[in-house]
Amino acid sequence: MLRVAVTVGVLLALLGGTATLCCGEPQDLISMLLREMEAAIEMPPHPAFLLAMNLAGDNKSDIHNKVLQYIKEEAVEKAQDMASGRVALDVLALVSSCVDPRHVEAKGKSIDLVSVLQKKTDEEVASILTSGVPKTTLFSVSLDALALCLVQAGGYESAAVALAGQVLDPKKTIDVDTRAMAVQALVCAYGHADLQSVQDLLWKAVSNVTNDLLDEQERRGGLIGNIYSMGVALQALETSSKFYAPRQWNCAQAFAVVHRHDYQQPMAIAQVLPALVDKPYLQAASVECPANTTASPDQGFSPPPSLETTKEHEATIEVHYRILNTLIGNHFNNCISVEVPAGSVLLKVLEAAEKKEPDTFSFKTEETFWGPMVVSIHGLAANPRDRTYWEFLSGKDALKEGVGTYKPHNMEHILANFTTY
Ligand code: B12
Repeated sequence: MLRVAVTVGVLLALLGGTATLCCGEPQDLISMLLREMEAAIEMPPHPAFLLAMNLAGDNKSDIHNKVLQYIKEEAVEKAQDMASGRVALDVLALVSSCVDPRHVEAKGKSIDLVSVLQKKTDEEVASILTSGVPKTTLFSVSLDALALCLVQAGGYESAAVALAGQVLDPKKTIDVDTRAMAVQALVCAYGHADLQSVQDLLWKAVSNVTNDLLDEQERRGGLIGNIYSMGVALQALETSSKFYAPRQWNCAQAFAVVHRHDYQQPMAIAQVLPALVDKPYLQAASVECPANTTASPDQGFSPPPSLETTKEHEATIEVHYRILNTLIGNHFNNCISVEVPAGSVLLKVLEAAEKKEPDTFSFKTEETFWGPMVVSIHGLAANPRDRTYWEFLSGKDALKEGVGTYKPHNMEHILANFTTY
């Protein structure tokens, strides 16, 4: 995945660093971020890009139209095979593009994406009720409930109730991103709930999560989760002020954290942009639909010239890499030390280890919109049905980035641990 070369920090510097925080982002900054994200979009695109474009105000450029067309074509051909959250993102992206997700037409075919999503959401809820975990992830179920709620299709309320039950369950440890995404779904469902008992449950869940988010922000000088959680966390807090009232949100402090960071991945920008323009996903169905959709000059798919330095460094670093499986089958625990050029991403370490000891350190990746995801090491593959994955840690801390982005330092200890989510 192409990296976005010009970052929020750089853009702010270009603009003199005088951005007003929270209330009214400078339009130039938003436009530049939008253009950077759009320039980095590769085909096939992710619906999160289309959604971000629409919320940030680009609904008629050539790139917008191309992405929209692609998303429609993909939907009519592959929706049945997609994970529920991906269908939900398609629905949100299409609604925000003024396309009716109940009648998506492309390539001479048509599909009712809402029905597909309802069926998939029902399966997620059934899985939560029977086994305590969703078929995919609670992040996806949050997107499902939000999308169904926004198009007012049945099924969102049971999903929202199940979600509320999960976020209020003291035995569950749910990551910040997921809890924040759940907030938007629950806020939407709350707005349409008739039963007092359902309203009370949703209120309690949103109130708990948002107060936790605010507590964390206060404790950590503005940071909620990690820097990549900020997009969804800010969106959550923008949509839920009445649930944490009379408490006030120091949004300037949280926005300052975002502004200070150099986001390098288009997906990260796609999650942050809606928050920066105060148009969270919850507003996907409220964008203004233009009467004509004439395209403006093409902003192009061509990759931007990368400012990122790919220069070979003279200096090398040594990284200690361990792979550990104590979960299933034949357990293993293998270490290796490799040298890679300073400034290399972790992927280079994995490649060097594989080159040195191919029988032990072989691995496979799959390209995703966040970059390469490690799906198998030493012949042991992650499996969504068993909810297993390869987690990467530095010492005891889980990495906040994937192997295509994270740059280890000299003598760092990296652990790949086969575990469950
Ligand atoms: C659910 C989730 C996971 C699940 C995915 C399981 C599944 N089958 O769905 C699991 C637990 C496997 C996972 C793993 C990791 N994740 Co994760 N994940 C998420 C989360 C909460 C939601 C993603 C989602 O469902 N999106 C909705 C669906 C519909 O969209 P999608 O495009 O189909 O989603 C796919 C990708 O997101 C992909 N994916 C998920 N996480 C990651 C991470 C990386 C690095 C890559 C390349 C792909 C990837 O898996 C999803 C399903 O196929 C996001 C939060 C967020 N803000 O987006 C973090 C998030 C994407 N993950 C993140 C990270 C850091 C990781 C790990 C590197 C953590 C670690 N220390 O090991 C590992 C990946 C390691 C590896 N093997 O390469 C970061 C990425 C930041 C970045 N700049 O790269 C995020 C943003 C969370 C955060 N705030 O830190 N993740």
